[in-house]
Amino acid sequence: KADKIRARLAVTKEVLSYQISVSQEEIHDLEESVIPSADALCLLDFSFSDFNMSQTAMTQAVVRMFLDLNLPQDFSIDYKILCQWVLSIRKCYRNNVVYHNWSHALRTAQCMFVMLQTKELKSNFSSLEVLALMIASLSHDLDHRGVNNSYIERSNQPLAQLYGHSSLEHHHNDMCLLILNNPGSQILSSLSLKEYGDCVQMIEKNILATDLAIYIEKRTKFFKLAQNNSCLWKDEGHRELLRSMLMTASDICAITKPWPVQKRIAELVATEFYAQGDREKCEFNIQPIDVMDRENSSRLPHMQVDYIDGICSPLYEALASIFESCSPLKEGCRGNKKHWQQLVDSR
Ligand code: 5BB
Ligand code: ZN
Repeated sequence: KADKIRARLAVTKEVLSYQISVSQEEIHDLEESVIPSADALCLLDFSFSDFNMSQTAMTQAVVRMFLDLNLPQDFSIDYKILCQWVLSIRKCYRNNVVYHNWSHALRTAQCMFVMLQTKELKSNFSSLEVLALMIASLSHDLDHRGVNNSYIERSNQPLAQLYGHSSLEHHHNDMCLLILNNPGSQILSSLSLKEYGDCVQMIEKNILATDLAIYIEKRTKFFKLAQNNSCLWKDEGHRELLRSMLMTASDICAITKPWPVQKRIAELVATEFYAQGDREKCEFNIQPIDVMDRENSSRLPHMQVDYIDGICSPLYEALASIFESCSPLKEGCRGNKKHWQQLVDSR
């Protein structure tokens, strides 16, 4: 037990040194800025990409999504507090991480936003569920270090001793709570005690669901519900499962993007994977798994095809079978599989 407390403190200390506070000037600038429309920020389509967006526009995009989902009105969220919360989140993603950074968080939240804007989902989810899904999608990789759970668990980092499994996802959730409780960014302060408890609980489940291992565990049940057309909104278990699947669908949405975007993001993923592989060779003196070994970089197209077949396609197919409005995700994924397969065949 003492070990656990020591580990917790060490992690918290690490985080504090990283600083979650934002300058008054930055808050003021965002608060006073005119937020462009969702259309002007290109937030309404699944083909969204942040590659040509300024930092300012990316931050404004989050504020815009919250406004258009009516969240500040529904939950009496003070506008300045919302601005500070967004800036804190942005700050707690690490700039030196190539893929799991603030851009990835924004793309994840934007995909969730488009799904939640569609009639079928909008009319069935409660505004509290929408709030929890948006907070979770934007927060789900907070303070990511560019290495996966098996690296964390192998290392002797304090974070490794804290949780037995899903170490990173638990930490992302802890960071999310830390920011939600930080004076100045408490966007949930007007919720009733019951609403607050429910919201925080949903956020945690949503964030933990982004562990790929958890997705694999849970998806069988979801695929059965989709196949038998038996997903019921009145069943809380089904709703929770659906929220989890929407989290994964948003998290891995890069695979559904227009080919030039997908290609560029896959390169970022590969760069991050190889960097971990290098560290594993150097620090642990072990042979990294295939995907993290840069010796295998010529097999990247083949790995992407496997990734699409094994992880991505089944999810987007199932989602599209329940929600017609999600079929652009399925089509985008199919298109990218063709492109990767062409690269495999051309060798
Ligand atoms: C994924 C699970 N992993 C434990 C073993 C490898 N597989 S994979 O065969 O499906 C695979 C996925 C292999 C290579 C990949 O990328 C090579 C550049 C990917 C892949 N994963 N490709 C992508 O474009 C994306 Br996006 C992803 C998701 C990356 C984030 C996964 C984060 C999980 C952290 C625990
Ligand atoms: Zn993610």
